[in-house]
Amino acid sequence: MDSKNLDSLHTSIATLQSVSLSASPLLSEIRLEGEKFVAPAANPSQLRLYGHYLCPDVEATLIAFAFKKIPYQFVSVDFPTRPDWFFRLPSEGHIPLLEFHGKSRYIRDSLPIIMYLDEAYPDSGSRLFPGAEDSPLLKARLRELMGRAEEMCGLVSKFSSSQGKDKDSLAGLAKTLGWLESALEISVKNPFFEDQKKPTLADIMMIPHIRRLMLLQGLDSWTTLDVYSKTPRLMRWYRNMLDLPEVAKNTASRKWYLAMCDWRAKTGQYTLPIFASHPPGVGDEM
Ligand SMILES: N[C@@H](CCC(=O)N[C@@H](CS)C(=O)NCC(=O)O)C(=O)O
Repeated sequence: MDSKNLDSLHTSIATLQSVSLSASPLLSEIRLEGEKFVAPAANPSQLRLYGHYLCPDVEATLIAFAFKKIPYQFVSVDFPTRPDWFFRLPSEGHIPLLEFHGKSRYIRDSLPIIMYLDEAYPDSGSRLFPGAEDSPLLKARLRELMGRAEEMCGLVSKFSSSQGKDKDSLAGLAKTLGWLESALEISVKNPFFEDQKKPTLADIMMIPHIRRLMLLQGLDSWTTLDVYSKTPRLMRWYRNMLDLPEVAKNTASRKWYLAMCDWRAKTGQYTLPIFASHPPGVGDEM
């Protein structure tokens, strides 16, 4: 996004805030006091997730909620100007954070939250992690892939904050992308990691990072990775994932992710309140 586009985006912040607040049912609990988010009223009937749409780990959690078909309430927390009420919660400012029915019980971090959803609601939506009846090998491989997703998180973050110029992250990305490409070699009958018919926790933890990497390809003055010719299986997997409504509706939108990267490059700041409340989702862009 060039600076002219970013400026016009900033000038329309006020309008977009009111549009996105009224358009998304997930944001209905947020109230704004000036520019600050304030704690929403307690919610006795649903799980509540605190997060920020542009955080990849929050994104994985939102996608998992969609696959599990579990109702929840999303509270968008501005980041890093996190409000005092949020720091008073036991996550010490970290997102994602799951709160239980106003009972002052919490789980922090995407993996334990998603594992909880999968185990607590085994019959709702699809199973995200194999059960006791499945092979230890499958479970171990999925755990390894989740570790790779964490690796990707660090690499993509360095890649984006250096505008694609950091040499170590470029080398690390080439290696990890190559590993993922080989891991997909066995997905012959089915599109997902470990030849699974439906996405598992490994696919869900991975997609936010690959999505961000893909959104950063082909930008002026950024290094573009040769993903299409070097990792064709991974690109096929990426398209299959984005074709799923559970992913497409919850993944970072191109417009907002690029605007945030541009803003960070110019100001050194991570977000504006508007970035916290932008609606996620893929429109007619891929
Ligand atoms: N491993 C955690 C990482 C979550 C994470 O890194 N969250 C970031 C925002 S994207 C955070 O809350 N950082 C705390 C801070 O910077 O103070 C997960 O998967 O949920």
